[in-house]
Amino acid sequence: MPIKESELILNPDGSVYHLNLKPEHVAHTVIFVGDQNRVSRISKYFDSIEFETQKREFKTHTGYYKKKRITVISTGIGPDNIDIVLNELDALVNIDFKTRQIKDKLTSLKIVRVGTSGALQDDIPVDSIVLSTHGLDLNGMLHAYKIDGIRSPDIEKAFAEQTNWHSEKASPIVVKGSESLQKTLDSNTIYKGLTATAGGFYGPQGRVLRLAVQDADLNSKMDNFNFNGTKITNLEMETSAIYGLSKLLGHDAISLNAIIANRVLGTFSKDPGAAVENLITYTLNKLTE
Ligand code: R1P
Repeated sequence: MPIKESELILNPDGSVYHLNLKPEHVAHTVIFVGDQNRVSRISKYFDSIEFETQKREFKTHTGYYKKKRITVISTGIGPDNIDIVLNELDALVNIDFKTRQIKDKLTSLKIVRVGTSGALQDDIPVDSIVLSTHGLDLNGMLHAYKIDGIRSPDIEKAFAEQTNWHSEKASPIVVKGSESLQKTLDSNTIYKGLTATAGGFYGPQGRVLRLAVQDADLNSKMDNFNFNGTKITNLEMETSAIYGLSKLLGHDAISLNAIIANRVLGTFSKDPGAAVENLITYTLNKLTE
C-alpha cells in the first residue's frame, strides 16, 4: 500500500514537507546541530557546498569536507523537532517518493549531533566535550513508538528507584548510542556518560525563575545517580530522541555536546562560541581521520 499524501507530505517541488529536501540532497553522513546559525559555522570548513536550503528552523547545507560528503541540518530546539527531522530524513533515503513505498534495500545513515549542554558533574568543566554513551529520555516523545526492543530496563529501573521518579510523568527510557560511531568519535580528551534529555529548558531541567518545579531535588538526585559506575554527565534536549528514533529506523547515531554550563557549580562558559568551534573541528577531524 502506498503511504498516503496526508502521512508523507511532499511539497509541490517534490521535496519533503518540513526539511525542504529531495533525496539527492542528503549525504549518508549527517551532522545535527540545534542552532541554525551553527550550520554555516560547520560548512565554512567544507571544500565545497553543493546544496543549501532553509524552511523554518530546519537549515541544511550539503557539501564536501576532505572528500567526504556531509549534510549538516539544524534541528531547532527539542525532541519534538527531532521527531520531524529523523522521520523525514529516513523517508528521504528509505521511501521511494514516486511510488510512496518503502524501499526493498534500506540505507543506514551515520548521524552525529554537535550540540551544547550543561554538565551535571562538578568534575566536568565548562568548555569540555561530552560523548553520550546513552540517552536518558525524560521527555516522553519516544513513548509514541513501539520501543520495547531498544530500551535498557536495568538502567531505567535504577534511575526510577534512585530518583523516586514521579509516577504521573512518562517513565524514563534509556537508549544506547551507536557503538561503531562511538569508536569513530571517541578519544581520551573527552568525557563520556549518560546524557539526560528534557522536554523543556526551565522547569523540565530544574531551573526555577518564578515557577516551582514538581521535584526540586531531581537534578541533585541525577548528579548522584550511579549505575555500576556509570553516571549522568549532562542535560540537554535532543540526544535521547535521536538515539531512540535512529535505533528504531536502523541508523547509527552518536551525540557530542560542548559543555557550556556546569549546573552543579552554577558556572557558564566565558566563551561558548570557542567551545562550540572546538567541538566542530574535533568532529570534522574524527569523521575524516
Ligand atoms: C537550549 O538552549 C538548546 O541548546 C542545547 C539544548 O539541547 C537545546 O536545544 O542544544 P543546541 O545548542 O544544540 O540547540
